[in-house]
Amino acid sequence: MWRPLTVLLAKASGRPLALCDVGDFDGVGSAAVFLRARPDGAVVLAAPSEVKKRWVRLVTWDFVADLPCPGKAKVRADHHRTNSPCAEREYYDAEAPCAAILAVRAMGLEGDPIAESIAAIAVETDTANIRTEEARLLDAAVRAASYGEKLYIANILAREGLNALKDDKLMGLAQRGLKISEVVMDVASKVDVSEAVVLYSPRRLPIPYRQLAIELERRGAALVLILVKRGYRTYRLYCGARRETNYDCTKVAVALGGGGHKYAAGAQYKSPFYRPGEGLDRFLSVARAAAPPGTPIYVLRDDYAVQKEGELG
Ligand SMILES: [Mn+2]
Repeated sequence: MWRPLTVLLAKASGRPLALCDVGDFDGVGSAAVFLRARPDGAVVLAAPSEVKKRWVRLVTWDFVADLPCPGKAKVRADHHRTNSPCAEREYYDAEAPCAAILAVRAMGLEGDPIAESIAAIAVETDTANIRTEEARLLDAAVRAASYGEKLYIANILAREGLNALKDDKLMGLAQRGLKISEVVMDVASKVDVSEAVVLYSPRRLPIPYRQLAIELERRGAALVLILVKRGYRTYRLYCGARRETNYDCTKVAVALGGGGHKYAAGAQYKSPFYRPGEGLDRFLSVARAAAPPGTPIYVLRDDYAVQKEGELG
């Protein structure tokens, strides 16, 4: 579905309109909480980098969750330190473990067992501290889902809460997601984890790099820096830092034009057209400032082989 059309149709029929993060369960769960409160509502999912787009800025959004300000917002639920508050009514708390918990308050759904069960899952997934089977399955399902499938998940969660896990389509997505996790585990197991891990992926592979960063942290890295070359001169940074350490991913991401949290942040940037390799050099100089000297640099190959290719000086 072409997203501006969703907006036009919702506006034409007077339905309330939400804009939520497309990237993970927190965004999709926040959308589900919105739909729980407003079953007549329409949801648009977008990435933080898309919020600056003109068609997004032109709209007055009734509800925004887990995203920076799109311009005009009536109610917003968010917990990102780098996003400044902007809506008429803000449910903004940089200390909150996830946006969905703030969405429950914003929608006046405290005490609603379905809304609260969705938020409880988002607490687990957004803090990379998954303990329940339900959170494991829903996290996997969202990771494997296409745009339309994410809307499907938001809708079925809004209606049925965790009972949605009895749905065949949702379970199929969860199984697909778990399969992807196996590949991530395999790659992580090939890295000899030290205090900090720097990994360069010269080609964008169909794996969730953010999840790879989380897995490397789980295996003992205090700081994980992953750079993915996504095209001729486009680069994407993923940064993960363990909470109890002094590493700050916000600094790393901001240095490359991005943003996020202290413990999870990212950036996407381009090299000059005639010097496409400069993106890697920029990354390495930022990595040198953030990680201890001698940190090994790994390269992830197309066949998921991992090779050590030098160290940070
Ligand atoms: Mn979040």
